[in-house]
Amino acid sequence: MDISSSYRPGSRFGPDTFRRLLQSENFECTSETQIDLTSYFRIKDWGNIGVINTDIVKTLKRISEGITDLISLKTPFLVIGGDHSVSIGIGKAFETLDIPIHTIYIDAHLDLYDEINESRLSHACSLRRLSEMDNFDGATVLGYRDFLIEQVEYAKEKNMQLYSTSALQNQSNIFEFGKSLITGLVREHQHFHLSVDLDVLDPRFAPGIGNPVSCGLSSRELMLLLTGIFNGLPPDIRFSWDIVEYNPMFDNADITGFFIIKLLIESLAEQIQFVQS
Ligand SMILES: [Mn+2]
Repeated sequence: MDISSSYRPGSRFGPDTFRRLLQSENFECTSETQIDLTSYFRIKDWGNIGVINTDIVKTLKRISEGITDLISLKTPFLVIGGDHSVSIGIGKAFETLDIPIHTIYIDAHLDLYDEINESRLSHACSLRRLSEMDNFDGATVLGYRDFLIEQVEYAKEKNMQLYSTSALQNQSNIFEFGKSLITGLVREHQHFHLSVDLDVLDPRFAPGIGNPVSCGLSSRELMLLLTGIFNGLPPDIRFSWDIVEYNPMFDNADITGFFIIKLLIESLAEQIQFVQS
């Protein structure tokens, strides 16, 4: 869905375009670390949630109900958006089930507006809504560079840990940064939801997104950050994941779509490494 997109819609076409790329035979499922994922993983496509592209309230309810079913399977899952408000529906599902969630929020924006364009369910309000849920167990925000000062203050009041884009780019080793970050977090939290807004990338690496913000991460920097996080995430820790704001309408030559596939292959391979090491 892309009902709440504030600038340019089109992410409603993300999931089906992503499926087309998955079937493109343009890649192997082998990671750079030489893990053949096909020997380890079976991935099931649970299909699209039937969104109503004129009604965000009903759509979030449907997302929440669909995700509640997925959570009961107790297996890691990935949601492909859609604009970032889908994360509100996912958070709601965990709240309904009384499962505390620490959110790792990777985004060029803080998404902490209380309200924008007379909507409290805009994609620019996603982290704000998550932070108000009963099951909110803190958030770690990575890669922001477009924000209001008052949003930074709100985040600090809520004890969120904030790392700007430049804070990440100044790390001498982004992989090790991600790994030590999650190693610290798993000591204090039990359940994680990783929310990746692709606009954290520089627009030249991800033209196919809704709200481009210049001077972002390179695709390799984001890949290193996530592989570091997955490398340090024990397999018995419960986690779920969304990748949002993928907008094929603006994606030159499927650059952004194929990045998602690369990101998944390298990230999932790190979970295997963890089991083997
Ligand atoms: Mn964003």
